Parts: sequence; C-alpha cells; structure tokens
Amino acid sequence: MRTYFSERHRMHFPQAELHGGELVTPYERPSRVEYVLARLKERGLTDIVDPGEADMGPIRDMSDPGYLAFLESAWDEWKAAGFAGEIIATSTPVRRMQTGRPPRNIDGKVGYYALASETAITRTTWEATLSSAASAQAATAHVISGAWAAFALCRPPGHHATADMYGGYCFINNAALAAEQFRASGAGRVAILDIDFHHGNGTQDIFYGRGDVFFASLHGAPEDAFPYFLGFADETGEGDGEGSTANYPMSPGTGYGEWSGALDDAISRIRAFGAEALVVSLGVDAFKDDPISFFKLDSPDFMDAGRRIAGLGLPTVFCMEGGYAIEAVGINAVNVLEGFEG
Ligand code: Q9C
Ligand code: ZN
Repeated sequence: MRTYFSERHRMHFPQAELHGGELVTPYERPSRVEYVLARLKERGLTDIVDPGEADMGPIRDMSDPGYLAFLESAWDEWKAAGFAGEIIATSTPVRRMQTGRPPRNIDGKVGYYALASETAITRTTWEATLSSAASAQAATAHVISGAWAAFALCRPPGHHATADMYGGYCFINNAALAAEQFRASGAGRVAILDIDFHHGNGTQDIFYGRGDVFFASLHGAPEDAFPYFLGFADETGEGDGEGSTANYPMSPGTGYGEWSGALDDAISRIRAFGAEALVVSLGVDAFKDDPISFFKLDSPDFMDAGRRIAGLGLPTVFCMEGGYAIEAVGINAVNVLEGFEG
C-alpha cells in the first residue's frame, strides 16, 4: 500500500495547547507522524510519495467561504491587532448567543470559527493544513485510478473540522474531502468509518443531511469525552440522510471485545448501505496507553481491526487522525494497514 505524506506538516507546530488551565506542549505534535514513517519503513512499506499541492477546488466546494478566508488571513489580522501570542479562541458563540454573524474583530472571529480552544493557530498552520489535505486528495486519486488502498499520513488531522469550524487539532476535514472525491469520480455511495477514539463530529456534520455518504463512528461517549456535545447513538442523520449516520459511543474502560463488536456492527451497516468505496478515519487513540483517551485496545487489536475492515472488500483510503501515545502511534497505525493487507 502506498503512503502519501508531506514534510510540510511541520509548519503546524504551536508551542501551546490549553490543557487543564495550563499551556502545555500540544499532544498533537510533529513527532507523531515521524513515528508512523519510521514504522512504515521498518515494515518495508517504503512506497512513500509527496502529494504535491492541494487541489483548492474541492476544498472551496466543501467549505464556508468566510471560514476559508479566516484561515488564510487569521495570522496577519491577529498580529495587526497587536497580539503577541499564538491564536487561541477565548470567546465563542454559545447557546442563545448565536446570530450567525461573524465579527469583524479578529478575536471575535477566532471565537466564531473555533469549536474548542485547545487548538492554537500559528503563522504557517494554513500551509501545513493544505499539505495534509493534499495527502488525502492524492491518496484518493491513487485509489480511483485503480489501487486497492492507500494511506494518507495526514497531519494535522481532520475529523473534528466542519465546513466552518476548526478545533480538536483539526482545520480541514481530510476524510470528507476523500469521500467527496470518490463521489465525484462516480462512486454512487461512499462510507466513512471513523475509528479514532473521539467522535468525528465534523465528518458527521458535513454529511448529516445526505443519503449518499454513510458515516459510522466508534468513540468515547459524549458524556465523558471530547467533543462532548455530539456523538450520541440517537444521532442517525436527517432528511435524505436519515439512517446514514451510525454512532457507537462507549464508556471508560471499553476493551477490544466490546469495541470489536461495535466495529462488526458498523461494518455490516456499511455493507447493507451498499458502499462502493470506503474512507477510514484512522485514529489510534483507542490504544490503552493513550494519554487523553480511555479505551483499552492493545497493539495486536489494531491489526485485527484492519483485518475486519478488509472484509468489506472495498477500495479504501485511510486518513490519519489522532493517537497521542507517541512511541506506539506508528506500531498501531501500521498494524491496521498490515491487518488490512493480510
Ligand atoms: N487537552 C483528535 O484525536 N481535547 N483530536 C484535548 C487534552 C481535544 C482530539 C484534551 C482532543 C482532540 C484528532
Ligand atoms: Zn482522537
């Protein structure tokens, strides 16, 4: 399986994440993907290709224009306002304060477009974000042109990003881009399987009203886990999308027995949906030693998960999402790919 990867991911490395009232080194850091690269090479998966430039057309089609303009100019506006630090949201439009009007003031705009405030934006975040999207696009193009599967080693990740919000370390939804690309290439029905520990709220939001893209997510229950406000089992889609969303929220301490049961159910739903292509949001933060998560998967479990996903027999693009037990991220992510390849 070929990997698409851009060195430009390094251009996104904020100094700080707001965590427990402290500014700490972000959990989502460049070394994460270095471990994945090292493990790919160790296992002989050395077909690693730079994706080149992102195709802006599909990114514009999927995104709110004001949101893209914000991401492009946020740093300059932040500096022009005289702020010395990285961009962190402090004032967000919460319930009964939502009029849908983005402020002119940059501090207000940051809050308007943020869904959480742990994620800082720096001068070169946008460049890294586009390189991540480019990997998803190139991997999908590779599968469309006949490869059975491809791995987009995306960083920053994407599944929390909506058409008009960033947060949870995500800015542009790479998995959603991949799914739309499959649709544009002629696949009538596409499925997205999100095995990241966190609910893929962004991906769900993008496709919630659509019947052509099925979204399934296995994640920590919203009562207990970020993003806290979405990912309940009774969110099943709306309008044309009714029945095309499947959420599997699970409790602290969940191990592979229960988790793999949910995976099998998601897989059978995807089969019944009649998907012609698959996008996997490949987070490995369900790992037992992940510092910000609470599932108990072990490294061999990820290989077994890959094997089960392969049972769908679908052309597949894997998009890297989360995973913060740094030294194990490479083993766990590559285990999924190796399990898939059999
Ligand atoms: N300060 C992904 O896995 N909550 N995003 C941070 C620690 C946000 C996770 C808690 C977690 C976001 C792609
Ligand atoms: Zn995650």
